[in-house]
Amino acid sequence: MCTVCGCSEGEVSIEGHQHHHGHSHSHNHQEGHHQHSHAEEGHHHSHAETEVVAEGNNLHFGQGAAHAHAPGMSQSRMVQIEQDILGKNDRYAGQNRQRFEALNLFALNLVSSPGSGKTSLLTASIEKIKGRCPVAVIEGDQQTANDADRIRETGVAAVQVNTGKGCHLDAHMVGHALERFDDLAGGILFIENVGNLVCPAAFDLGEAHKVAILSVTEGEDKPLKYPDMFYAADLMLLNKTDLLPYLDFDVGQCIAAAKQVNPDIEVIQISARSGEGMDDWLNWIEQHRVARIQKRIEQLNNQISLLQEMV
Ligand SMILES: Nc1nc2c(ncn2[C@@H]2O[C@H](COP(=O)(O)OP(=O)(O)OP(=O)(O)O)[C@@H](O)[C@H]2O)c(=O)[nH]1
Ligand SMILES: [Mg+2]
Repeated sequence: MCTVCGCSEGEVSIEGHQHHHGHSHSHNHQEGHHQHSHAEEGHHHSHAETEVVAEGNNLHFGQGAAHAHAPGMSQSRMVQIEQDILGKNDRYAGQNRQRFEALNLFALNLVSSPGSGKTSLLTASIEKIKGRCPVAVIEGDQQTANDADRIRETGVAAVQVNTGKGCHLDAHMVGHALERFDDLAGGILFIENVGNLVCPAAFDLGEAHKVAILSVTEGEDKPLKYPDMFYAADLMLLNKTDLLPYLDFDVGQCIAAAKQVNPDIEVIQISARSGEGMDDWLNWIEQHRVARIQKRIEQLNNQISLLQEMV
């Protein structure tokens, strides 16, 4: 079971191959980052197993060590479950990362709410970069192969992972999907996560970077309402800027909200529809891909130096 949102053990299907994949998760709130301010008069109400803090007519659940609330479950039990699940996921993520490194494969994990434009951005990006290096996509959705089909129309390989009741991809699923691609050495792997602005934040897939996509129709305050996602991301793509003339969306306010949650987050304004910002996004990919390779060269050189000292 999931200690927060109720996603439960379920069947995961990768390209029609069914296998049971027991998983669950809780949220991995960063210490010092996701704390509610409690007014002096805040009333702390603790049942045996749940905690809620009241400030006037505002109720705050998810207090205590687990930063989560599940009826009938103690904070210590939730922390234990969270540690078990995330620990297991982290081990799979570590294996994925090793495989990505061995292949010099640059992996990006695209996270957002449903419909922000992940697949549209991917198809538009792929049209520009395919042929330059191997490119592949892992598509995460609860059901349907619609997105993988859209990717395949570009001529690039895609594996659809259906999570059933699951609300995020985990590292184990990605490891299985990875086995289904042919040679990706030196290439780029895009992982489109399940549309969900909450749970995918907690799950490392072994990627080089998480990229959060927020569309201008969703409201400026989303980074403040869903801080974990924007804290975990290195880049925010602010998509659908072609719609700005028809909205009262305040771009400056949205960027300030994202920076409040994560001062280091980079932001690119983009439109999958008009192509605005696409060059900036593709340059970002290339710069970070090259930086990753340079870091790898440094690591290998250090290893070579150590080996030379031994002979
Ligand atoms: N106007 C406008 N519409 C866009 C843009 N990008 C995507 N859309 C539209 O937004 C809708 C959702 O786009 P998708 O690319 O399917 O979004 P998604 O994030 O992949 O959705 P899920 O995979 O279901 O979470 C579609 O109708 C797209 O045509 C954009 O830049 N401008
Ligand atoms: Mg999609």
